[in-house]
Amino acid sequence: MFDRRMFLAGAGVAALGGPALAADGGVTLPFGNGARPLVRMPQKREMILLTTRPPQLETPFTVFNDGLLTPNDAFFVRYHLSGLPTVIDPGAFRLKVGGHVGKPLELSLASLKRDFPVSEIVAVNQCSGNSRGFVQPRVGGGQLGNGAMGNARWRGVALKHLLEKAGLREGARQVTFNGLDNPPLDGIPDFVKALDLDHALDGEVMVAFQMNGEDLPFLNGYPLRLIVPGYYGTYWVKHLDEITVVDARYDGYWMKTAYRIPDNDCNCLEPGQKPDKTKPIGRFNVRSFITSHGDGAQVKAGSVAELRGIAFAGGDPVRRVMVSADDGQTWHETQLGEDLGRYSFREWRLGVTFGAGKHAIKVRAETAGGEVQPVTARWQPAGYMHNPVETIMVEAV
Ligand SMILES: Nc1nc2c(c(=O)[nH]1)N[C@H]1C(S)=C(S)[C@@H](COP(=O)(O)O)O[C@H]1N2
Ligand SMILES: [Mo]
Repeated sequence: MFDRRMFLAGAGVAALGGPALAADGGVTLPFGNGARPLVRMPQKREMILLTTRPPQLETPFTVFNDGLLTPNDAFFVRYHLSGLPTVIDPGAFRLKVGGHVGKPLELSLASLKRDFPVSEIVAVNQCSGNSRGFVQPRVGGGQLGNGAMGNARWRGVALKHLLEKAGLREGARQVTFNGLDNPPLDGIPDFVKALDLDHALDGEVMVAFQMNGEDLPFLNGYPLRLIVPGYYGTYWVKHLDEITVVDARYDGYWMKTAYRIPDNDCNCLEPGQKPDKTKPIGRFNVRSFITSHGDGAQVKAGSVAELRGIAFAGGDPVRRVMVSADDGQTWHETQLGEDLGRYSFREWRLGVTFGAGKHAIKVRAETAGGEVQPVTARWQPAGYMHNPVETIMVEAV
């Protein structure tokens, strides 16, 4: 932790709340091997590049201080397979709903928008591996900073309506979701995810065609993607064109082998251990961040600094966000901002007057159900669900 602070302390840009800007125009995330180029891909502003093939982009962290909704052109991008669709004709596109149903459907985009009730929900999409680069001891996988998350207003049709129209047959048990992207080589499993039937029918899981009032950007799943409020991004299948009802538990690679967490109370292990029992990853745990100030920021001694940030959880509403300006000795309740629903980012604010010198600021969110962020990060081999209390250093001068 201390190393990480020192690393940024010298970088002026860190004071703006982002990672250090490298001399070549890239950024350096505050962990070992954190140097990343900034790139522009179609429909995106400058984003932090993790990989080009498949495209994986992180949102520059300062974006989260601009507003509660993450702009489409700054929304993170994650793919597993490099076989992306190169042409999608919105007129010819069909969404298939089939499998263990009475009447399989093949829906055009026009029919989806016209023939079913349309609804909206504000929800955070977060990758399971968000913040993996901070995990100690380090683990394999995409070494992400805190930018593999975003909050958007999604517009679409509740999955329930599509399943009801297709008519479930007796014995239906799960629903699987497949998109237009494909493995680049034989032997690599296609990206297919599954939800239990009752979850699929909950009225919240949505097939979305819009994000923040516009068509989905290509890299976020044009023309349709699944929205699974409160659940990790892995279920939010992009370029969704096949919904299949199955009468057994779906056992494809991306459910049975990947995206699994230790099946215990903390979903965690002693570092270096392997779990003896796992289950598919599910809902987000609770998180909060300071967005107004970055690590190493300077504030004015003796006058009020307006601290501000975001908090969110997996459906259990954020009840309060506490901030400590003295390295965790005393905590103050912050003022929460507009409530956009229990799946959205929630803003928090607190005015703090600092005496001259360096101060460790910590932020900790708590849900209505009593879940709080751990002070020390929990560990698991895949580096998922990282959510400790965040700390930044500011210097009052
Ligand atoms: N078709 C498809 N959908 C996908 C994926 C993928 O590889 N292919 N990755 C999933 C994962 S792991 C995440 S975190 C989210 C990321 O959504 P985004 O790229 O819109 O930010 O997409 C999900 N949907
Ligand atoms: Mo992910």
